[in-house]
Amino acid sequence: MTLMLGTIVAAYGRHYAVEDSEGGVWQALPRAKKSVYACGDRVQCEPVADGQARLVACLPRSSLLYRSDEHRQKLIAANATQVVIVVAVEPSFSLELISRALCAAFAQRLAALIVLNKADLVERLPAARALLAPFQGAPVPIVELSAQKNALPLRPFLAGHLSVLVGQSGMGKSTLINALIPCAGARTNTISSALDAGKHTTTHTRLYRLTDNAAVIDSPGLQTFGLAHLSKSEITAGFPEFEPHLLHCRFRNCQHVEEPACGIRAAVDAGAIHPLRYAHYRAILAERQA
Ligand SMILES: Nc1nc2c(ncn2[C@@H]2O[C@H](COP(=O)(O)OP(=O)(O)OP(=O)(O)O)[C@@H](O)[C@H]2O)c(=O)[nH]1
Ligand SMILES: [Mg+2]
Ligand SMILES: [Zn+2]
Repeated sequence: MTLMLGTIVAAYGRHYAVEDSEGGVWQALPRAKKSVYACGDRVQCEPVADGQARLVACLPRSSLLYRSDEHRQKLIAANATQVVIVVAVEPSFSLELISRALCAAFAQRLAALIVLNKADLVERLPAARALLAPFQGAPVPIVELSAQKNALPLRPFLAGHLSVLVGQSGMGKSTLINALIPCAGARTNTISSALDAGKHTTTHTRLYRLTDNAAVIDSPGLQTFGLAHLSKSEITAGFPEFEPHLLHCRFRNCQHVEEPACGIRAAVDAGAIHPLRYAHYRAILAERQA
């Protein structure tokens, strides 16, 4: 049996596209019913027919970005080195979802940045920019751009990274992919502004290669980002701006909820930590304890 090595470049639920070392693309199914792979996984597979292969094994991952709910884990991408959280001037977006994506990224020790897209909608840009104020205290770059007019401000952040774009539907992730990689042909769609909500256009996760040793993964829009799998310290790692205040907590195992002499709550009261970020922390922690 000849095995080949490849990379999963697209994940369509139960089946996958695998790119081999010569750039050939194979349709691949897992061998065992239960095995789960993610876009970005390095895999061993066995050719079974022309252009078709069976996934045999998954090589060790350097990272795994995923979300979870009480029933199961939902894999987003494997081996990514950076998470790009895409929000837009419109439709409206969830700030808590940004905090959640940051937690998932930092728990896997990934770099992270926020893109504020659709900066060409200049009238509503200041309001959207103001909404992101809670993240100015978190050491996360915020890159403003218009995927439709000029995606270049993002390029320097992508070099050398396997980045994964995450965010709600309609924020312009696929438009950004198309702007970065003109021949990508990722499907995009008009949003229903009457509902102020995006339609889900991207239905599967796909990896696109860029020059300068970079690649970008486009993922379907998400509405929720469950983090029930994170430990308490992983949750705290999602809030890097808490770090300098932790040593003022009286108790080493302080959860920063009801304990007396808590450095984090003191910092919130003093205006050094944004109250919304603290609220997101509480929400994520509560989900873990539920
Ligand atoms: N004005 C403006 N519209 C944009 C920009 N980028 C994307 N759009 C529009 O926003 C809508 C949604 O874009 P998509 O790229 O499909 O959004 P998405 O984030 O990939 O959505 P899902 O695949 O559903 O998660 C489309 O109508 C785009 O044309 C931009 O920079 N400016
Ligand atoms: Mg899309
Ligand atoms: Zn505390």
